[in-house]
Amino acid sequence: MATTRTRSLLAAAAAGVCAVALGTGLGELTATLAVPSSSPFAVVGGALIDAAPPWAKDLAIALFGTADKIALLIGIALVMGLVAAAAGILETRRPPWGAVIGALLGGVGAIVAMTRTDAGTFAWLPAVVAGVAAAVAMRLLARLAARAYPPPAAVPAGPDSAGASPPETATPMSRGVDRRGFLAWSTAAAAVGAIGLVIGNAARAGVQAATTVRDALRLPTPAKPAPAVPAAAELGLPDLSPVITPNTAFYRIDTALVTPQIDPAEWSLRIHGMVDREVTITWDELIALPLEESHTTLTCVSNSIGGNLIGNALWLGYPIRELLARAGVSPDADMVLSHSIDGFSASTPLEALTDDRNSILAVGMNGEPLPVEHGFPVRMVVPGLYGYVSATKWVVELEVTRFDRAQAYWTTRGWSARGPVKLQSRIEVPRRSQVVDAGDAVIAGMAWHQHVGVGGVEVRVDDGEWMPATLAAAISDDTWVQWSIPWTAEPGGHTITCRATSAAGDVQTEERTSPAPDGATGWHTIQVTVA
Ligand SMILES: Nc1nc2c(c(=O)[nH]1)N[C@H]1C(S)=C(S)[C@@H](COP(=O)(O)O)O[C@H]1N2
Ligand SMILES: [Mo]
Repeated sequence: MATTRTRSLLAAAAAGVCAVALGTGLGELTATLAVPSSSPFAVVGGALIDAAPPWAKDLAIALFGTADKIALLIGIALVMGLVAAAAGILETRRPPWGAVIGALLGGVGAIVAMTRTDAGTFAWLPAVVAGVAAAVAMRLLARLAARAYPPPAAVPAGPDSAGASPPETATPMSRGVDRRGFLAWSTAAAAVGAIGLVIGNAARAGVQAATTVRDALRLPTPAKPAPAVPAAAELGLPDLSPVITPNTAFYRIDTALVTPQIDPAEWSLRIHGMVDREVTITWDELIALPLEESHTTLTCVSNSIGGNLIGNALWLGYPIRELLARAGVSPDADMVLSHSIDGFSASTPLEALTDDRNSILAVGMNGEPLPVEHGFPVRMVVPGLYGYVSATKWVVELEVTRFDRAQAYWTTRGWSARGPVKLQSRIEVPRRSQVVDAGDAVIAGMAWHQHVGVGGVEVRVDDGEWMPATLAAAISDDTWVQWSIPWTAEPGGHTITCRATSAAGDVQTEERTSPAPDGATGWHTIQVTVA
């Protein structure tokens, strides 16, 4: 009896999962064909990201790093799988409630899709297709499941048991036919769903218009090239981060599950708010301006001590200061709220955009147009501030305002309104838990305090004295800097700690704080074994 019951439950659950898989696949396919920005997975994921409290963002990044998006999608798929299994069981026991749940999933998806900032008129369509397909398939597959693997109460009574005769008497042979039928139909549903998902996603990658346009694009040569990188900026240690991060290795953090696809020909930036006159600039106008190159290190506020949400690139762009001057900023304004096309926003103190630092509307990254996931065609780069208050990718609007009048995306979620980068240093050589050969060794790493500069780094082994490390040449105060120090490694376990001093003379604080609300502090410490 137990096995009959278990099998019947499993079959019903499988019916539910296959039905929802079919719906999801058809929904994704519909999205690709008709409304690419409203893929059900992407809109639900996007809404979850927007709804997530600050600790959840931190946790996701701590657990999965820059793979947080994949983790989220897998999480959504798992939850949907569980709901689908439960709905399948419900449909065999209390029809049509399982199908109703399938339809509701689609309904919720449609509502979420319509409330996204970038929702088009037909944003609801993919989720509705998904819901209808899931509900219909749920009805049919659950019925087949119930016939092939009836729940114990419905199993026909034996010949000598009294009681009602079963309405449909199943012979062993017809039961076999039922089981093969159920297997065939549920497999078909799941397969169509999987094919829909795969084709949907592959085709969407193919229609990623921005990539095609980007590949064909040639950026103008800079009117003001960056000063040459000093040869002594690179210590030449193989295991140390290169001082300029290749685009493919550059960390990526954003709330965009589907990267916005912007055709530069259709891009424009509007400057408005507390200005004398609104200014709108198109792509052609922007790249016709005298563009400047500068090296700036970007850091994420969520970077934990020793973390790798940091990178340094050669950016090409136009000073935001000049564009703000065209618009004429009101003397009462103290903030610029930059908006991306997908609803993200960042609050940048006005002075960081109007003083003499290299705050730019960037179009180039390490000699190429911005990669799509790093903000193609245009993003902001502001030396000295964490990305969440300054580095808006896919930027389309600069709203001149005041901190007491407007809040940015992460500020409404508990993060600090202003985010100057904190003085930090990390050890990269040796690696944490590495086994080091006894004798002559090297300890090396990176230090940064953008727009202030790094004055020095000290290293301590176990409870020894702080020893000054050698700094490589800095590209500028806006970039990170390599450091190293020779070490005679004695056999045994050792704890290595580093701390930086800023160019202004401040010493990196030992006090450990978490990234929220305005960036982590504390010393980076690693344990190694010398053999
Ligand atoms: N449109 C948009 N821009 C954004 C974000 C975002 O979520 N959406 N995230 C910001 C954050 S938190 C950081 S740390 C930087 C990261 O830039 P990168 O992905 O190019 O490294 O982008 C910023 N710009
Ligand atoms: Mo960030």
